[in-house]
Amino acid sequence: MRYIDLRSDTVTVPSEGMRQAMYKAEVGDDVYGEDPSVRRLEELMAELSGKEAALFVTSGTQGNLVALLTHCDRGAEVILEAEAHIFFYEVGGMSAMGGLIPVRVRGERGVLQPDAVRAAIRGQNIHFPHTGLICLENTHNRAGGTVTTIEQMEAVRQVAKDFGIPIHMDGARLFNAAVALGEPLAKMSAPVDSVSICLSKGLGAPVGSVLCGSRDFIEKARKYRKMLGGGMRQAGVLAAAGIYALQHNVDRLAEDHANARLLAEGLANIPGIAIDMDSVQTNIVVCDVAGTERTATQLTTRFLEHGVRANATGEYTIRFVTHLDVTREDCQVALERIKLALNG
Ligand code: TLP
Repeated sequence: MRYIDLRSDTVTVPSEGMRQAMYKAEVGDDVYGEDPSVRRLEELMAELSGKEAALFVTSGTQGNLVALLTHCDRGAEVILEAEAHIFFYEVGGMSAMGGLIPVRVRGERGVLQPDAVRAAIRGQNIHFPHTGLICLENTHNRAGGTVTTIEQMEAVRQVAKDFGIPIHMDGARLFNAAVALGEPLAKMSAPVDSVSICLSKGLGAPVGSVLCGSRDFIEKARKYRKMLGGGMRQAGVLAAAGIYALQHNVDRLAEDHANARLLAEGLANIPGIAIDMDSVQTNIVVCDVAGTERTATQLTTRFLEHGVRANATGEYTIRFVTHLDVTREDCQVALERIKLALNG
C-alpha cells in the first residue's frame, strides 16, 4: 500500500528537475560570500519580497531566531499570536538564546487584532520591560493555514508605527497567502520590516528559508546566522533547489489549496468530525475529532494502518496538509481510507 502523507508540506522530496538544477549548481564558499547560486537566490528573494536584501538560512526556525536576535536586545518583550509557531514549536529559542519574553495575544483565526496589540505594548515605566518587536505569522499554522490580509497587516503596522516598534513576519508559508489572495509577494511583505520565507514547505525544496529585510538588517543578521552555526559553505546546491522552486512551484500552490478544500469538505461530512470551514483558506485543514469519542492520537494511529499519515496537533485535533506530492485523487483515496478507518 502506498501511504498518502498529509502530515506536512515539509515531507515533499525534490523532483527530477530540481535534482538536475542542484547537480548543475555553480558553488563557492558562501562564508566568503563566494557562492554564486546562494547570491542569486538572495537577490531573487530580495526582489520578490520587495526588500533591499536577503539571507539564505538553514530553516524557518533559524530564520525567525536570527530575525528576533537582530531586532531585539536581551530582556525585551516580543508580542506574538498566542499559538504562533515561534512560541509553540521553536523550542523556546527566543527565550533560551535571545533572553526575550513572549507576550502572547490571542488573534482571530490567527490574525492579530490591532487593538489587542496596542493593549499589549508596555508604557514608559521603570518597572516594565521594553516592547522590542511584534511578530505576525502568515499563513498561521495552528489556526489552520489562515491568511492575514494586507489591510489587516497594515492596521497592525499603524499601531507599531505609533510606538516605533518593528514588525517581523514568520512567512514560512507567505507564498501560500500571496497565491490565496492573488497578491504579489512584495505587497504581502510591505507592511513588515523583516520576513522569513520557507523554501522547504509548499515550494518543495529540500532545505532552507530566506530572511528578507533592509540592507543594514541583513548585514547584522548575517553575523547572528554565523553565531548560530548557519554559515554554510558550498550551499549553492541547496540554493539551486530554492531557485528552481521559485521558478516552478509557486503558482501551483493553488492546486494544494483546492485539494485542501476537497479534503475539508469530505472530512466535514464524516460524523464526529467538525471543521471551521472559514479557516480552510490555503493548504492546511485542522479538524476537531472530539465527536468520534476517540483521541486524535488514537485516530491517527488507525489512519496510519489504513495508509494515511496525518498529525495529531492537540488531544482532539488532527492536521492535514496538502502539498505537491499529493494529487487530487490521493485526497479522494485518503477520504475513503479515513472513512474505513473510522468504521473499523
Ligand atoms: N512547521 C512545521 C512544524 O514545525 C510544525 C510543520 O510541519 O508545519 N514557521 C511556521 C509557520 C512553520 O509552520 C514552520 C514549520 C516553521 C516556521 C519552521 O520551519 P522549519 O521546520 O524549517 O524550521
